[in-house]
Amino acid sequence: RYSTAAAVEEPITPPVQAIYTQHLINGQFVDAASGKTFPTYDPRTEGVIAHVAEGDAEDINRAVAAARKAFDEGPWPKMTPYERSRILLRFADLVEKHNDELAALETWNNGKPYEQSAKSELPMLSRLFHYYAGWADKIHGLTVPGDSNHHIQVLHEPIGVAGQIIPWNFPLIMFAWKVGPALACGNTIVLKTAEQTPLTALYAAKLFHEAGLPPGVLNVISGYGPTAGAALASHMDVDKIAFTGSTETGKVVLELAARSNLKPVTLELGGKSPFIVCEDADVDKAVELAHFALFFNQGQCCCAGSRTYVHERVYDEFIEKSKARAKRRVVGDPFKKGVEQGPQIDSEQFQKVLRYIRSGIESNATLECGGDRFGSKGYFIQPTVFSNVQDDMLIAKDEIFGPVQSILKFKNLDEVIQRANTTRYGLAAGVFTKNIDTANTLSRALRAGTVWVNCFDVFDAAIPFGGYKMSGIGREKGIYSLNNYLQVKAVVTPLKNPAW
Ligand code: TXE
Repeated sequence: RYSTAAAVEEPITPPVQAIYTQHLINGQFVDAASGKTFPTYDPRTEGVIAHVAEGDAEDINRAVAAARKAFDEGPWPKMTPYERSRILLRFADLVEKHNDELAALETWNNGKPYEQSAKSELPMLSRLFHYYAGWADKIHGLTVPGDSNHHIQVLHEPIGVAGQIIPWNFPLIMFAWKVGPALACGNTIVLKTAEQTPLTALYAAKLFHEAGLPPGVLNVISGYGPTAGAALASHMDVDKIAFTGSTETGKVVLELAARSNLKPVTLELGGKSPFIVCEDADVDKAVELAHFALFFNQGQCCCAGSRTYVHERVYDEFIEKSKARAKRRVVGDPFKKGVEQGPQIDSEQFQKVLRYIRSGIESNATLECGGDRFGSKGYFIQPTVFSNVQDDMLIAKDEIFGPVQSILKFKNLDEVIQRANTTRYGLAAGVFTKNIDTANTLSRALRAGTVWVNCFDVFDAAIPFGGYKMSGIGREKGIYSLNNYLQVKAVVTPLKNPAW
């Protein structure tokens, strides 16, 4: 079934151009201070899309200075919350207007199916900004009673200049999760995109300026982690850093923040989420959901259901059907209608996934289907299913971040709870059962930031998202994200006439 020719013989020409390739600093597109650029690729063809300004410490300095000035001198933090809300809403409207260009650019640079970009992720982007626009004028402090005769106010103020470092698997959604709450609270931002996917954040930030965002409030720098990213995390004039990426790099960011100015850090890191199929499950539905939980976005999701635990009573049927489903998965040009799976993001991730597949084979897991690249060009990988996976195998412990499903067998609930929790991660979990008691037991026992019961990857703007254990620190989205971007100030004043 798998072709040996190029996976995409004649790539569909994306209906968009990569126009914005410079840094966006203080409302202007500018070259890197060094004049350097780096190529950004089309993962379908391995060809270059464009050359993009390559940021380093000097560009970060310039961007932080612009953000600092915009914060200290305003007008952004001093605008009325309603004015800020209006700008967020205007941006959300512009996203809707430019839906198809943004979606095409996202797919071109990332490789995800165009239908997913255009019909799911772009609407989610504008929805998220509507949500945070709604918060902008509802953020307020408290007055509290004290033991003595004082008037005590608790003010909620913006934290200042926020540094934000995002990954490549959902470039625009990650932009939204970071930028939405930070702007709603009145902060200014320096955002560093992932080196693999610099294009859509620049386009979106341009739209933000069209929506009326003052210069310097949102600055976007393209560049690599150890140079631009590290300069941002260790900058003395950055008041907060938010990061999404690998656990390994998350530790580096935390250390850089600690060694510089102790800026508070939020981290959204890797995962190895269990997806538990109970004995009462409707097997066909469970197979489809487990397939989606793992293979969605080429398997490049931090919360991917990458340990599929199946009760022994339904295990054999589940394996056969999962294998058949994976074989039916449509791989190809992500711009083509009906394609479910595009290429992995880059050569590094592609090689990493293939190494894990080899490790699965060598550790004697049963390779049910897939197991190799798809085609001979582009970073495509065959949808791969392993059964007979044991907890101590590398493919059951490490984040593979690719289209590789690992299926494990279990006998009873106590056992599966203990096994599901035996991981250094704790980002998400899936539970598939018709029994309400089983659902309640599992959702309370699993040590994970999200438990999806009979569903998976539901990402409403209002639902908090984040990890236990080494999956991160803090929560994004919902009301919880606001606290990441606020300072709390107590103001205490004596009361002249305590009797009143
Ligand atoms: O991640 P990195 P990579 C996982 C996934 C993947 C692995 C490696 O398992 O296979 O991480 O991917 C910036 N200081 N996830 O190498 O390095 C970098 O430029 C400051 C899970 O892409 O964490 C990019 O902007 N910043 C994840 C961002 O960190 C640094 C999504 C992420 O890159 C830096 C992506 C440094 N020293 C990968 N080094 C998720 N949680 O969704 C790199 N960066």
